[in-house]
Amino acid sequence: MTFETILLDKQEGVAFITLNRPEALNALNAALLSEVGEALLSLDKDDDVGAIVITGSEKAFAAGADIKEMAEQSFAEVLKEDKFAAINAVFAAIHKPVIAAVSGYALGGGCELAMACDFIIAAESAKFGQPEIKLGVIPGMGGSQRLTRIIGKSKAMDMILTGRMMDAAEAERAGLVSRIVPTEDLIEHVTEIARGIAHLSLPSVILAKEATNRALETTLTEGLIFERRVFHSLFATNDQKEGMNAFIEKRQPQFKNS
Ligand code: CO8
Repeated sequence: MTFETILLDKQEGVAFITLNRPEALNALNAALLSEVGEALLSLDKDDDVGAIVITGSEKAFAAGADIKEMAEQSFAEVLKEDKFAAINAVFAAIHKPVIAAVSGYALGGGCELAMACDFIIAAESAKFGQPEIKLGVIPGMGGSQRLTRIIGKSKAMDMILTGRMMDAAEAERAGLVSRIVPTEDLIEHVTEIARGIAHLSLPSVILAKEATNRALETTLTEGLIFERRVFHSLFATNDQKEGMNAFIEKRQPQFKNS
């Protein structure tokens, strides 16, 4: 695969998608979103990959959808294209964990892209925001929905109606990011986290992601039943036997993803 707007790298079970439009602070144009989607779908099928990281540059994860590309589009055009539907559908189809490693600006579509990932590790320099209201529009790739579910109505309204930015510390307090690390060590930390996940049993990782996501989609009663059935089903895997026996025998498990 060759890409124009992203870089793709694989190391020891971890794939890195690096957004690479430095001249536009990684603004998400159609080409970039399509390449991110194509890379994600291909990595999800790649047996050498157990976890995927999406990152940007030190200055910007992504400064939003590409305003220059959108500025002159009409209502009829964005409606017919169903702008940003395709990338949301890709994220919904990815089984493996996707981690956002955010340094610098994650604004508008950039914040939404990070939230579409399974969790966000932030550099101390990270700044999150949904500034679309200042452009005469609203979030279009999940901001009003995902941000509200993650940080609650009051803070989400504050962010979406004022368009202000949140720094990494506030984002961690609000539950938007799972951890903050020193900016210069972001990739090292995220690599270690992703590698740890990639060494686990893939069937349990896939089902853990699915069960956790189910919490946002269903009632508690249904969610608890779903979780229990998934837990029960993992007793059909060789990796459950290996994982539990390795604990009892005081050794590291050797998972075979089966
Ligand atoms: N789109 C296009 N180009 C951009 C964008 C963007 N979102 N952000 C920055 N750039 C370009 C600038 O135009 C500039 O290019 P040039 O040198 O040719 O003028 C270059 O990147 C560098 O930017 P700045 O000179 O502005 O850099 P500063 O360090 O002064 O400022 C900021 C950095 C604060 C991040 C500033 O660039 C900014 O405010 N950017 C726009 C942020 C924004 O409003 N984002 C929301 C966009 S709308 C949106 O995301 C809708 C979401 C719908 C779903 C999206 C799904 C993908």
